[in-house]
Parts: sequence; structure tokens; C-alpha cells
Amino acid sequence: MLRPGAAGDSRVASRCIARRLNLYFTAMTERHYAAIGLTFAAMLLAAAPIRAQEPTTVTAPAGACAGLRDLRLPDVRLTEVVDAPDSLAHGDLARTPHCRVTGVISKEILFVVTLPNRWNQRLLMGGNGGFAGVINRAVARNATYGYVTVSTNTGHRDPDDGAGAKWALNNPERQIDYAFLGVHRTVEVAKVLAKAFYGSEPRYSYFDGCSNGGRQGLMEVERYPEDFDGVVAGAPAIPFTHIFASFARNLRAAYPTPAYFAKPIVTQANLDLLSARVLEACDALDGVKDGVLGDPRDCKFQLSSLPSCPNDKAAASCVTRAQRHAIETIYSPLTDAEGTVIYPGQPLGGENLPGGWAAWIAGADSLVMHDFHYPSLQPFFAIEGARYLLFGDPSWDYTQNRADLYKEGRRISAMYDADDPNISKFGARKGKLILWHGWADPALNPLETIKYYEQVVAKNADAREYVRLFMEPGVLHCAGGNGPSNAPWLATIVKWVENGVAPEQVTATKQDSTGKVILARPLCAYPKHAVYKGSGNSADANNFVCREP
Ligand SMILES: [Ca+2]
Repeated sequence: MLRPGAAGDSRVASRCIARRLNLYFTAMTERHYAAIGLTFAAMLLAAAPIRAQEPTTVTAPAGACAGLRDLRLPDVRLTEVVDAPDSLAHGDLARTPHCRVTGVISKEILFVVTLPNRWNQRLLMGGNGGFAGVINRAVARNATYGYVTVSTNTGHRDPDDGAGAKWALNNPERQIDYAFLGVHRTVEVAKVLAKAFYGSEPRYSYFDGCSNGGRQGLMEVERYPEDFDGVVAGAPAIPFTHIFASFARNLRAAYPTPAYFAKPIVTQANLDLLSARVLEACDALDGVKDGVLGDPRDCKFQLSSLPSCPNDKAAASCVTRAQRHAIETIYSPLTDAEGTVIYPGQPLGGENLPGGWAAWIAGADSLVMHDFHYPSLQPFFAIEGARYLLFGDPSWDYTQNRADLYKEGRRISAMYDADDPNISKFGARKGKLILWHGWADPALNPLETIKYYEQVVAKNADAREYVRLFMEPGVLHCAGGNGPSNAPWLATIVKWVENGVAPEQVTATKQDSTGKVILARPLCAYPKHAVYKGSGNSADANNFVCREP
């Protein structure tokens, strides 16, 4: 979750704002990186056939790092080349001798590439959450296990003041780099650096990102199918412009004017009541009462069952007319004048959890307010996006400008939306794509990821050979929630790409604060879903089976 910076040092705290936003989106990624090492160790120790198919380890020639200092590449400046033979002494995430290259492509696409001295011939690029603007440092952890790792800030620097998207104002180059080009240009440079360092290009290249990072992964699959052999796209921001339109719609419902930022219409008591009633109605439908909805589409909860407050006076056990209207709007799809759905309504589940509606849609989350100067994150993205990405007008005011953002968004959708379902070129070159999404995601609607997957399958006859979708019951945005969200996605895609093992199910876990696993469940390749066998510990994945709906 979002956490305040160093106590009493607001300067440090503000400098960390976008970094924290990025971390927020990549929290899942960072957490499962920790598990990846163990997973790989297990793979190496496991059956001989898997070990036999591990790429041979390549050792960098002596002096290779120093040699990179003389490398000249068109439109690229290498600003720092650090030979780190003793990474522990540097406190690096890459805990193995390596060479770290920092540079700039074109005017301002900053990148960092970490080249371990002992290389597994794989490259891994980490994605960026939110408005990007900072390097994803967590990905460098994987250099410990032999990966060349790479990350970019996508061509702009975090403004350090919580302003979000000011960097985009009247700057089409930055917008294009953020929209899709920064990742592509960076991975090309990283491959050239690997060739110069080891003498050969990566045998396999991977991308792993969540949220905007998931969108980046899909952009690569759709626009540059040659860049990666395997892409993991978590909770992807697919129809970027429609997402902003939905955020703006929810903003107007939850906070009719900025005066509501400090005292939103929907209270935490409302969310607690709502969540309790939803679970009461639907938690047991999946066979286990665990605070998780196996599939929110099965839940027929009616908002009308919430009691109205007598005399419309707000209280914990009821909703006022205004509260009911705001909640109803959030659950409803955004439609055009003809009733066509532009963006689906928020699915049921996770309403009152930390990192749920209060942090994203309708609350006054003090940490979000502290970091982003907005009461929750959907208003942050809606207003910053409208001002700087869409209208180029810092004075844009949602209470004055009532334009339909989905219509206005058409001007920029070709640049930002990652919704092209024709990915046959990626499939034809044996690329593999894993999509995953939390069913209780309060930020990006999981139904949109199902829609995209179904479009891909409809468009590409053999899509099941290279695309799999995994829905995560009870999981919030990228991580968190009552459901388990730690899943070994990287190990899974590596096995699929290199050994041809298509994933049918993956075990996800949830840990307590000490790191102890308290819940394990199978995630199933969509449309299959996990069904409780009816007996045994419901926290044990072995007591579930993947079944067709
Ligand atoms: Ca349940």
C-alpha cells in the first residue's frame, strides 16, 4: 500500500511520490520476484529434463564492463557504466557480480540495464505503473538469478510534486514515448548492450508488468511482436481512454465538487455495510465462506436491499439518497447515448478493504491525499489525465467542463489504447502471453481483460496456443485483498516459452506479515475456475480443482 515517507521530512516524502505510485502498481511484481528465485531453484533441482533445457550459462569476458564505456550507439548516450564485482558492498538488488549501464535514448528516455557476469541468456524487462516517470528498480533483483534486466522511465521524469501528468503538457514526444515507444526503443538498446557485453544476443526475452505495465506489455505484443518471447500482463490498462472516462464519471458521482474531497458522499461505514451485505448474499456461492467471491458475475446482490436512512439522515446502518446514487453509479456501466457500454460497471467485492474503494474510487484516503493531493486515485488519474494528456489545459475543471471524455478521448486513443486483438504475428513467432487480473480490482475493471481475451480468441483461431488468462478471485489492484495474489508468473512463462509447457493452472499464495503462507489456491486458465472439492482445509490449494463453468 501507499505509505507515508520518512516521518517529519515532507521534502523526502514528496520526492518519493511517483516512485511510490510506481511501487504501488508494481508491488505485486516486486513481491513475486522474491518467490521467483525459490521457484527457479526448485526448477533447477527438479526433474532432469527441465535442467537439460535450461540455456547454458554464459560468462562475460574479463574487462567487458569497461569495454562498454567505449561503445557508441546512434541516438544513445551511456551516462554511467558501473562494474560491480561485489554487489553486496553496493547494496544492489542484483546480488551477484554485474555491470550496470545507465543511459539516455533520444532526448530523455532514461534506462538502466543490469548485466550479470554469469548470464542465463535471458533478458527481462520490468514495466511501469501509473504515469511512469521512474525506473522500475525492482526488476534488477532478477539479475541475481542470471537475467539481464532492463527498465526505462519511458521518456519523462517524475515531477516530484505529486502533479502527476504535467510532464505531458504540449509535449507530443513525451506522450508517444510514454504511450508505447519508450519500452520498444529501450529493449532494442538492451539487446545491443547484451551482445556487446557477452558476445551474443539474448536467447529469450521477457516482459513483466502490472497496471500501466500490463498495458505496456500488450502494446509490445500488438505493435512490436518481435521484441519479446514471453509477456506477462497483469491487470492491464487496456482501453486507456475509456478508463479515464470511467474515472471521470465516478469522480463526478462520488465528489460532485472538490468540496467533497475532504468529506466524500460515500463513507467508510457505507462501504463496510455494503461489503457485509454483498458477502452475506454471495460469499458462499463458491462453496467457501472466506470473504472472497469466486466469480462476482454469479452474485445477484441488489443495491435496493440496503436500507434507506430515515429522513435521509446519514447513519452507519443505512444509506442516504445521495450515497445510494453514488454507489449505484459506480456499479453501473458507462454507456453512450444509445446504451452501448463504453466501460463496464465495477464488479461486486472488496468494497471496504484497505486498497479498495476508499483508496481508488470514493473515499478520502489520507495517504493518497498526502501523496497525490487528491482524495483517492481515480480522481487523481481522471483530472491529471484530462488536463495534460487529453485537453492540454491545466485549468480544466470537472465541475465546469461536462464533455464526454470517451468521445474526447478518440483524439488520443490510437496512441494510448492497447486494445488491438489481432496478435497473430506474435503467435506466429511462438510468442506467449499471460494475462491475469484480480476479480476485486477497484482501479481497472477485470471484465475488460476478459473482454480483450475473448476478442483475441475470436480473432485468432489458434490463440489458446499462445494466450492464457488467469482471473484472481478476491484480489485488488495488482496485489492485496482477501484472495491470494502471489503467483510465479515469470517461472510459468519461461517454462511455456522454453519448454512448451502451457499453463493450465498456477498456485497463488497469500502470506502474513512474517512471510508465512496462510492461503494457497489454484488459479485456473480461463474460462476454468477453481472449485472447492467440498472437504479439507480451504486454505490448501490441493482441496480445489479447476473446472469449466
Ligand atoms: Ca467465497
